[in-house]
Amino acid sequence: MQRVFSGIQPTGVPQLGNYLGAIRNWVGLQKDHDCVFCLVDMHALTVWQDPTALREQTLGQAAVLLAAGIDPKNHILYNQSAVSAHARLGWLFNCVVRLGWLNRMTQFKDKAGKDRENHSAGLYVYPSLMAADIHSFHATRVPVGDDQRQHLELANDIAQKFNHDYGVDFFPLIEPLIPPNAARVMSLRDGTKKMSKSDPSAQSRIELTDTPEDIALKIRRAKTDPEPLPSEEAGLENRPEARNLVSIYSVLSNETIGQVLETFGGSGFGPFKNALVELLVSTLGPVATETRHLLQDKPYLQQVLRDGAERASAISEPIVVEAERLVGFLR
Ligand code: AQP
Repeated sequence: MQRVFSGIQPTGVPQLGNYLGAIRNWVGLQKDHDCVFCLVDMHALTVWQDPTALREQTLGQAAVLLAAGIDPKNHILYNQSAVSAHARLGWLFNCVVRLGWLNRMTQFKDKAGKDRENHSAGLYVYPSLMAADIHSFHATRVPVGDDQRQHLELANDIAQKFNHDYGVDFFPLIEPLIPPNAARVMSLRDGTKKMSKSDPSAQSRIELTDTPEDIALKIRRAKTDPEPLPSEEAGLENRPEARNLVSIYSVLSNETIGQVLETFGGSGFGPFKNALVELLVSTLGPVATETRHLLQDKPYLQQVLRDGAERASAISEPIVVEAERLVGFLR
């Protein structure tokens, strides 16, 4: 059975983009893969986090993932900092990755913006830690949203260079699993920016714990333009907000964009937004209810993560010990 690895940063409550781009696929992959899912708190730290909030968000995210259908008995769910393999292989990979490769990473440019000098070195080497996350488990399939495509290409480049530098065939190639639709859900306030859990505006995203009232309000307020919806997909060109809402509807309803526009094209956004709210509430409502229920039992959530970390260490430890031996570390 192929091994899947994927992670999510405990930087807030998971949002609709995390769900459609990643979490929903994670749940499906559990059927026929051996899955390792990680709350990547070390990645979260690349941008300052309030320590109390980070702990709370880590537990909160575990609750959301379990509520969404992650099975912690047959698969593994844990938080990254509890397994030392990540930091150790991350360092080896920092010594393999080239500065020129990191300079090309668009996520760093997006997150650092013009104020590059004032960002942490951790944010800069984030992609080599991400490569270490995956390769510590010899995982071969990685389900992510489209924004992570470039990082996965780099993870393969790093592994190949390691193999080449040490004359081994130790790290396997990884295959990104990027959903064909909704691979990039955009902000509800700006259709050219991706939806993010740490966007300062809570109105820009649907969170997986939102109540039906929150969802209705956010969708009603979602930015659109004054034109009616087009009847054909070509009419969505240069209308990023309209395209985003229609594509969210299309993914949730399992209809093509053409089919959605056949139903709603020609009219204003009102009836379409009402139907979108209904779809979102019926998909996310059960996840929110179960999350609230799980959050009442924090010792259970902590136990799930501890147990996951133990099993994650059992897999990753021999792989990282071998990588350390290959580079010449004395034991
Ligand atoms: N808008 C999105 N559309 C589709 N997929 C998305 N993902 C994130 N945003 C979208 C996917 O969710 C997984 C987990 O993401 P992450 O938490 O590790 O980091 P991120 O991509 O930086 O997500 P956020 O929400 O934007 O977090 P912050 O605000 O903390 O930076 C990944 O597979 C990602 O592709």
